[in-house]
Amino acid sequence: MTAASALHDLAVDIACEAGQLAHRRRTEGVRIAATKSALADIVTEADREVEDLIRARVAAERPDDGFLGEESDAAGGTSGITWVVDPIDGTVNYAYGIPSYAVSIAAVSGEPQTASWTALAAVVFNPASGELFHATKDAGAWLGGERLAVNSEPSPAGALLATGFGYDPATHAPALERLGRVMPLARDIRRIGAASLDLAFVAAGRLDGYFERGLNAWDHAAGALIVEEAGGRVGGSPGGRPGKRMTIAAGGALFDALVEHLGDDARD
Ligand code: LIP
Repeated sequence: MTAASALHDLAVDIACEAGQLAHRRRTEGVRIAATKSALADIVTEADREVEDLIRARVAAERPDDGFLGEESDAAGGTSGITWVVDPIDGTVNYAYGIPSYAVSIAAVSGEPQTASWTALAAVVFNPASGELFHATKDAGAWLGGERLAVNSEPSPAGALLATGFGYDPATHAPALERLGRVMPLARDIRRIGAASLDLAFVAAGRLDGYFERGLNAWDHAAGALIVEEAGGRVGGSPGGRPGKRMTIAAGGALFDALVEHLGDDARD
C-alpha cells in the first residue's frame, strides 16, 4: 500500500464516521451555535462536534500531521502532511434540512497553502444521499466503486454550470454581474450550496463546470483533487490554483472559456 492510498483509506473511514454523526444530529434537530463573517455565515453545534471527531481521529492515527479545519484553530505538524477539513460543507443547506451537504476531507503534502501543497487523498461524503466521492493522487476519482470522468465537451445546447454566492450581501451585485458575463456559455445554472459537492458533480459529469469567488481552502481542497483525477482542470487564482479570488473547475475546453469570460476575476 502506498502512502497516498493509506491516507485515502483513513480519510474514507473518518469521513464515513463523521458523516454518520452529522446525519444523526440532523435528524435530532440542528442548533445554530454562532455566526461568523456575516449574519448569514452560520456555524451549527454539529459543525463543531463533527470537526472535533475528525480532529480526534486524525490525532489518534497520525499524531505528527497538521490540521486545517473550518471550525477550529490551524495546527502545524512535523510529518509534512496536513488534513484540510470542512466538517459540514453546505452548512446553510444542513441547517434548513436540504440534503445537499458533505463532509470534505483532503490530505495534502507540503506547506499547508493551497498555492503550494500537493493533494494526495480526498473524500467528499454526503451522508444524506450516501454518496461517497473519493480520489487518490494518480489513482483516479470514484463514486463508491464507479470510476468518474468529467464531461470533455458540453452539449451544443450549452454548459450546465454551477456557482455560488458569498455570505456578505455586498458581494451579491458583483457576483450577479459576473454570472451575466458567463451566461453566454450556459444552457442553465445550478446553485447547489456546497462547493465540495459542486466539484464532485463536475468530476461525475453531472455538471459541465463550476465557478465561485470567495471559497476557503477547506471548501475546495478535496473536491479539486477529485476533479483533477477525473480528468478535469481546477484553477482560477494566482499560480493556476483554486482560491479566494476564484475557483473554476471543468473539462479543458470549457475551463479556458470560463477563464476568458470571467476576465480579470480569473486571469493570471
Ligand atoms: C459554503 C460553500 C458554498 C458557498 C457558501 C459557503 P460552508 O461553505 O460550500 O459553495 O457558496 O458561501 O462558503 O460555509 O457551508 O462550509
